[in-house]
Amino acid sequence: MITPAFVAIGSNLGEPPRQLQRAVSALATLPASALQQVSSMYRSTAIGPGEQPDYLNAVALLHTALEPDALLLALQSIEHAQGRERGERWGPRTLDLDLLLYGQQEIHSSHLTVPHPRMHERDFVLYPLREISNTSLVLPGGKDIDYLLEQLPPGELEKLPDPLRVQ
Ligand code: A4P
Ligand code: MG
Repeated sequence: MITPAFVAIGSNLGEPPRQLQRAVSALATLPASALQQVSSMYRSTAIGPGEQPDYLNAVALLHTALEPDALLLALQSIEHAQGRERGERWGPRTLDLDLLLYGQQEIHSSHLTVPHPRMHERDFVLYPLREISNTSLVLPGGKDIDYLLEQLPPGELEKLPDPLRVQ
């Protein structure tokens, strides 16, 4: 079965535009999957401890036959290939790939929570997700993305003009 899966891409170390482009190229070569769409890049202030560089974020849509656990492992191996080191929680990173949505499934296992538990409150997730989804994207639980965007407090998210290349 082919399932639409939305993946959040984030970086605030090691030339973030290059990290995002490399991640998109890697997502395009995942087994049993086809990369459908990629959003623009968005710049935002880091949420996390200490002084950190700004983040660049984007969201990609895959159609995949991988099960959620296999997809998570594949995402983690892309993070690893791009020099991701796991230090403190929400510390700076070359690449973070989060599984936002896997069809309409709700998953609560020891190592995977879908929908991603903090996506509803993050402008750097919701705006790029909105950019590549149709108007009626309804999340498991029944809230639609436009409603969630309306609930966001004003922020300083900046959409960048340079596109990410899908090929
Ligand atoms: N995990 C559980 N559910 C998922 C999921 N849906 N997708 C587990 C991916 N992983 C999931 O992740 C820790 C563990 O979460 C994994 O082992 C996996 O089994 P991690 O990537 O090692 O650590 P993390 O990313 O530091 O932790 P966490 O809590 O997932 O962080 P967040 O919520 O992803 O936040 N500020 C800006 N402006 N932009 C950002 O993108 N990102 C973060 C990370 C913080 N501040 C940010 C941004
Ligand atoms: Mg993560």
